[in-house]
Amino acid sequence: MRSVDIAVVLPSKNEEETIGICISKIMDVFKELRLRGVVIVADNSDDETPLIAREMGADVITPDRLGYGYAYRYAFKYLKEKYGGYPKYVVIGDADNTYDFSEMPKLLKPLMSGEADVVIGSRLRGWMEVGAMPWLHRYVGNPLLTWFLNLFFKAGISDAHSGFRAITGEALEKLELRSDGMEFASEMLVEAVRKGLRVGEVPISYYRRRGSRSKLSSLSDGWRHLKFMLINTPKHLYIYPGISFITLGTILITAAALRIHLGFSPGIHTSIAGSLLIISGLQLIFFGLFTSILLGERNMQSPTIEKTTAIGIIIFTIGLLWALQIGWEWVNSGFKNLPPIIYSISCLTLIAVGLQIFFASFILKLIAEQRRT
Ligand SMILES: Nc1nc2c(ncn2[C@@H]2O[C@H](COP(=O)(O)OP(=O)(O)OP(=O)(O)O)[C@@H](O)[C@H]2O)c(=O)[nH]1
Ligand SMILES: [Mg+2]
Repeated sequence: MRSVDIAVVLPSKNEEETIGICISKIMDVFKELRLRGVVIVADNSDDETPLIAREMGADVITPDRLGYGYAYRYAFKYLKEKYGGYPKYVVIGDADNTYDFSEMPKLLKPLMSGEADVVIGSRLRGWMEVGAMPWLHRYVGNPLLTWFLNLFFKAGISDAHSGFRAITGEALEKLELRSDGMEFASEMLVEAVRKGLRVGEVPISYYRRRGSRSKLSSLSDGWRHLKFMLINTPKHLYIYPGISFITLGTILITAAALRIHLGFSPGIHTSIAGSLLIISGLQLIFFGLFTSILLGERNMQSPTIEKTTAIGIIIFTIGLLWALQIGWEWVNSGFKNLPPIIYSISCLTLIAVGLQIFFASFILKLIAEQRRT
């Protein structure tokens, strides 16, 4: 088995006009840095791309499914199996010659000096040829999605979608990558942050596509990135909105019940809105807890779950007793005196909240146990 120091992985789908130049630039860098390297082309083309790549000495493999992320995952698996583990360095980049592989030494430097575990080539801090990135991606999509990534995951980078990256084999080993599509680019960064890796960034150049057409679809791929990030940040997607809903709902329902003036006189409608906010806010908090246990971010111990079950029973019982009292008063008055409807809304809210907490505790327990085993 030939051992290598570095592997460069290129996913390709109909890139016959540019694959050759990419491979030749990569081979030149191998020579320049005196590294034993291999180029792996994960190809799903129906043009001459695989033939050209093979002729130029690349290792060409054919992923059994389409997808940018899948191509990388397939290639990583192949790399590991073929060489009995990852090489010291792995570089990834597009096969469309939009990134300049002669700049690989810049990306490898922080890895070689031990300053970083993952290095992203930043186009936004570097140089871009006119027309290389559409206006919508350059000024809206990319900065916005990068901002979300930094806000949700504290990634601290300027160009989350750059596909030109270098990573140490040791770091790559730690990443649990599951995406098939373009959101793979976000997943790699989220995982790197989660695993406590040091993410560095260097400015790079970015050129206009000259060969085949782009495989990127602005809206659907943008949405895939955002969806991936939201699913993976239960705090921002569920917990924070849930806490805000419950706080606002409690203020509204209490003000309505106690007739506290809020700049307006809260009445029945305010208490209905409050009830809605509390019930849905609590639901969001439970979604957040389920997700964070599933993601391995949080672990629920049995005593905590026993406590939540008890809290659920207590809240439910208070609501039920209150409902019985309201019913009793009504019966006693010869079915005439019904207490103010605001009380019934508060009582309904307590019953719903109690039931939600009680039953959700069982699911919490189940998920926590499954996660532990
Ligand atoms: N094997 C494989 N490669 C793919 C697939 N989809 C895209 N690619 C390759 O992945 C790389 C990135 O795709 P691009 O179309 O360049 O996407 P992009 O870089 O975000 O968009 P541009 O800025 O227009 O280049 C290119 O080398 C593609 O040929 C696929 O389904 N399978
Ligand atoms: Mg590209």
